[in-house]
Amino acid sequence: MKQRWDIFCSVVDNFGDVGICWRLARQLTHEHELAVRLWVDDLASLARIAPDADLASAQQWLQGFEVCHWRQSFVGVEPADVVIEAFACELPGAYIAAMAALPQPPVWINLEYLSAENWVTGCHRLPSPHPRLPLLKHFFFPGFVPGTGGLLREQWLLPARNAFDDVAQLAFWQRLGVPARRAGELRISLFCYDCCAPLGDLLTAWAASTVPLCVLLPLPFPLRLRQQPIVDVIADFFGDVNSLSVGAVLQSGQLTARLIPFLEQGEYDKLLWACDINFVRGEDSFVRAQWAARPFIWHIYPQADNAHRVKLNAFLDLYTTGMPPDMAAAVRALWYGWNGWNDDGQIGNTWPAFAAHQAALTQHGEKWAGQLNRLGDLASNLVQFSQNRI
Ligand code: TRH
Repeated sequence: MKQRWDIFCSVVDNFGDVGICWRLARQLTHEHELAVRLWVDDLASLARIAPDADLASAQQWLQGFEVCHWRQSFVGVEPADVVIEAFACELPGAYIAAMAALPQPPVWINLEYLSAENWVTGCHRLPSPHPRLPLLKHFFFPGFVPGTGGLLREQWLLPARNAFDDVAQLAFWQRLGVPARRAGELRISLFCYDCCAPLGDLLTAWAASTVPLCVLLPLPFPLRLRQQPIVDVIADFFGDVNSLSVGAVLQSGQLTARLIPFLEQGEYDKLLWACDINFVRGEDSFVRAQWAARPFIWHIYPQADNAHRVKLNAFLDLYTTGMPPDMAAAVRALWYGWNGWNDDGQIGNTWPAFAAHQAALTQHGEKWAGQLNRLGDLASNLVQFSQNRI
C-alpha cells in the first residue's frame, strides 16, 4: 500500500503558499509514488495557478492526488503517515488529537519559509515536542547551502528547460499571442508586488534603452485590472488609461509592454526560460527564476521592521560570491533600488550597468543553478527525512 501524506496549506496571501504546496504535492505523487492529500483553505488562489481546480468541490482529484477544501471539522478524518504543515499553519485540533491517538503517531513536519540566513542550518531538522501530547514535530528548512533541505525541483525541470529550444520557444510565444523576438530585442518578464517597486522610473529607463525591450506582465486579476496599483503606474506612464486590458500592447521609445494573462504554473516556467531577464517575487517564482538560470531581480515579500532586508542581503551574499566586483555591485544596486532602498529612491540609473552584465549574469546563473542542483531537491530530501523516522 502507498504511504499516505497530508499537506496542509493555509493561504496567507497571494499565490506562493499554495503554489509551493501544489508543486510539492504533485512531485510527491508523481516522483515518489505517495498517496497525497492536499488540504487548502483557499481554492480560488489555487485555481489561479491550476485552472482545472473546481472552486465548488470539497474534495477533488487533480493530477493524480486528492485536493480537499480545508474548512471542515476534521472529526473522523484519519491522519496520514506523514503530515506536512506548511509555513507554520496551525493544524486542526481534531486532527492533532487523532494523530496523538494513533499507536504510532505520524511523522509531523513543519515546512518552513525559505531563507539564506546563516541560522537556518542550525534549525533545520530540529525536533519540537508537543507541550501536552505524545507528538514530535520537526522543522524542515528549504535552503541554498548544504545542511538545509534544498529547493523544490522536479526531476523533469532541468531536462525540460534544456530542451526548450528555438522551436519550442516560438510555439510558446504563439500560444501567448506574442510575436517572435525582433533582432537585438531584450525580453523581460515582470512579476512584482503592487506596492513599493519604483516601476515608473524603470519604465522611463527602459524607454530610453539602446536596444528594443519587450516587457511581459502577467496579471493575476484580469477582470479587476484597475484595482491593481501596478496597472495605474502603467496607465500613467503610457498615458493610456481607457484601453487597458489583458492583451494590451503599449509603446514608448524602445519599450513595448504587453499585459498577458496569469499563466498556468508550467507555462510560467516557460515564460522564465523564454525571457532574457526575469523580475520575480515572494518565494516560488524567485526559486523558479534560479532554475531558469537567467539574470533575475527579486522583489522580496515586505516584512515588518525591514526584516526582509536582512534576508535579501543574506541571499545576495551567497548569490554574488565569485562575481567580479563591478558585476556584484550592479546586481546589488538594482535589487536595492527595486526594493526601495536606494538613497535617492531612483532605480533607472542602476539599469544600464545591470543590463551591461546580462551575458555574464546568464553564465553565472548556470553555475549557480548547478550548485543548487547538487543539494538534491526539497521533495526527495523530505521523503528521505521521513523514511528514517517511520
Ligand atoms: O504570490 P507570491 O507573492 O507569494 C507568496 C505569498 O505572498 C506568501 O504569503 C509569502 O509568504 C511568500 O510569497 C514568500 O509569490 P511567489 O512565492 O512567487 O508565488 C507565485 C506563484 O504563482 C508561483 O507558484 C508561480 C505562480 N505563477 C503562475 O503560476 N503564473 C504566473 O503567471 C505567475 C506570474 C506566477
